[in-house]
Amino acid sequence: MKPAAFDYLRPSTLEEALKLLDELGDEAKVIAGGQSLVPIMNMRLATPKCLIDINQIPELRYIEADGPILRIGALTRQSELEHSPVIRERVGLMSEAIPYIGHVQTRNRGTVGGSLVHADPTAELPMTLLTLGGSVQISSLEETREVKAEEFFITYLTTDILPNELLTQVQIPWSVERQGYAFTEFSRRHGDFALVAGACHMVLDQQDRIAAGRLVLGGVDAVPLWIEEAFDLLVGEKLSDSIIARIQDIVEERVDPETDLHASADYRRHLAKVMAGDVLRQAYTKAKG
Ligand SMILES: Cc1cc2nc3c(=O)[nH]c(=O)nc-3n(C[C@@H](O)[C@H](O)[C@H](O)COP(=O)(O)OP(=O)(O)OC[C@H]3O[C@@H](n4cnc5c(N)ncnc54)[C@H](O)[C@@H]3O)c2cc1C
Repeated sequence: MKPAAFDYLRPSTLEEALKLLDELGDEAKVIAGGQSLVPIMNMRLATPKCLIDINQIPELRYIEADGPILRIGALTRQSELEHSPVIRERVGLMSEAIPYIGHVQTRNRGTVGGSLVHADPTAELPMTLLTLGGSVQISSLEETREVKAEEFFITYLTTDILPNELLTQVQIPWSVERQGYAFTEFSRRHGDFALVAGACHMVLDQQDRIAAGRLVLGGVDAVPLWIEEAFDLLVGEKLSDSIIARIQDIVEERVDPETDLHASADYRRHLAKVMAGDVLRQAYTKAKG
């Protein structure tokens, strides 16, 4: 299918892009990698009057590793993150998750900002950002604001971003000692969105007790689901089968998956429990070193 007719604008600075968004508001859509927007437009589920292409704004494409916060420009391609030694060394969860996104071709075009704003509840980058306690920077002509991942994802394909705003930067705290992480997902075919996915990041103290961390599940609710109660139980403890079993009971209660063509709600709930246990065990083993 073909999209409805649209005007096409290609600003070359951030300021120019923000001015266009301010003028055009609801009538315009930003296009980054086009890997989600173009299919949606082709199916005429979106019919923007104008596309604002941000691909000619080099100031939005970078990985900056200075200081305690890793900063990633919104236009950075997923494949650049996948192959970045800095990301592999310091934010291993992201390197582990990205190969699950679609295919090489989609990752070469797809951007970090596009994936976060598209906000599919099984998408790997939203899950990763939430698990790592990251945030996004959002700019309009008037202001720049920072939104934590747990506040950014509102519901299915909906985020806290207004039509006159652009997601400009992703921020991730890093550089902690004795950290472990794990990402896993189950999908029907390689490259498909996950039926269910699990992610965990944890930090240990010198006695192998858990000091902090997050457990997040995808595909079981309208947004990536942070199981906050898991680390309420884990902090100060060593990981054991009995704690994992208690967390799996919590997961069973908390998840609210849907039945669709691909899997039943019960099957998704079962996968969520298994994956929660798997990523906790793997992250703990990695953190112990
Ligand atoms: C065959 C195929 C398989 C896929 N499989 C997966 C998968 O397994 N997992 C997965 O997560 N994704 C998957 N995707 C989608 C994915 O590749 C994209 O990464 C992502 O969803 C969109 O990123 P993009 O840069 O292409 O954004 P676009 O498609 O250009 O934009 C997506 C949305 O974000 C908005 N937007 C983009 N950038 C900004 C910005 N900086 N500020 C404000 N708004 C912005 C757009 O207006 C649009 O609403 C798949 C895609 C294809 C075609």
